[in-house]
Amino acid sequence: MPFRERYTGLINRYRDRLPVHDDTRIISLGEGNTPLIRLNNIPGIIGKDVDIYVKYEGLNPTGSFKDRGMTMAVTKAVEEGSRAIICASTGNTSAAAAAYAARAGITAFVLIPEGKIAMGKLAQAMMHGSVVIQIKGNFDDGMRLVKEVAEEAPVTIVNSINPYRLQGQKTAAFEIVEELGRAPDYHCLPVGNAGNITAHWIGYCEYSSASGDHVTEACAFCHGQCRYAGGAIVGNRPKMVGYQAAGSAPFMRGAMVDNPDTVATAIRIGHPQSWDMAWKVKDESGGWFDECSDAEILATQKLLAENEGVFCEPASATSLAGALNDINTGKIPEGSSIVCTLTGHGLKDPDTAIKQSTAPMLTVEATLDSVKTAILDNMS
Ligand code: AN7
Repeated sequence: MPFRERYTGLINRYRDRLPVHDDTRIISLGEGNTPLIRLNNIPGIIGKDVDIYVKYEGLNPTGSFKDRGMTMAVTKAVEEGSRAIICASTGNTSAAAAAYAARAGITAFVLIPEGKIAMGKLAQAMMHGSVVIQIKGNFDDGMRLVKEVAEEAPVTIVNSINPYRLQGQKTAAFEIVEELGRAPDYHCLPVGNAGNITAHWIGYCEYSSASGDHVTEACAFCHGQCRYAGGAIVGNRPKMVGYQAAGSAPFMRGAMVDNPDTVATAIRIGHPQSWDMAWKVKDESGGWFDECSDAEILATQKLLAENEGVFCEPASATSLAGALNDINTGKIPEGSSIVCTLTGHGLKDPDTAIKQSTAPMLTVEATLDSVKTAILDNMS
């Protein structure tokens, strides 16, 4: 007898709230159930009395939140008889698609922008045996091509325009409410295609409602996948705050951006696929969008790594970078509880991390004396 029930992934955990049947073959790698880490040191550093938690989605099986959506999308693709999946990706979706396709025994085709995805993500797509198609264009070009080719070839799209993706991703909100006993006051996320911010809002709305029909307009986009909602809201819901990289911020410009650019390559997206839904999420929740510079993003990635021991990729640090800006100005008031989603692991992009690292790296002779000197010279 095991001491406690084995965790077998988020579909099994939340199957009464997800579009699966009793006999559905679940394609899972044990995703979900990620740590919600309270920041112990950063509030003191910025001198503000706030409760900040980071939801460390980088600890999913392929190192990003995409696994939550991919377990659901691939499970349904297989159930519906599909033999191949396809996606455009800035890297994390392709890593997840490749892994879950390998698990299911089907083919994954991934379109990535040549030269613009982080090394760890490329390694994953290649290692899991997906067919990697580099395009001489950006994510938005890839997304357009994926939609076109899926009209003509027997492949299932597993980008977040696949409604099952958001169904899987909404479970992150369930976990947060269960762990805190309530929703936070603010939930901050990096925004690229805006699928994840929409999925979280669906999750919070479902969790906070008593029963019945859809309670959020955004939820109407679940295409009838969602079993919850309706009627009275019984729990609290957070204000949803979406942060973009300044060079890639269509929600700030109020229009699509044709040549997005940012060091946070995961969110180098100028034509968000969940554009309408994300505006609804902002309005319904009373939240907002804002932007961060690349310098702020990298500084926050480092702040978090050095002061809390949590390593996330640049795009993920955007949620905390934006939150810290808004805490500093008082837009997020003291006394608030805040959850920032750290969407992907820092190991995804070792090149950017090493390039901006300022930690001393010493090379010394292999002798006791020189090692001892190096230690004594660097004691703080
Ligand atoms: C680390 O992999 O779009 O706003 O193709 O990898 O739901 O798009 C990645 C997106 C944030 C943005 N943080 O989420 C892809 C892709 C990380 C990401 C986002 C992504 P959405």
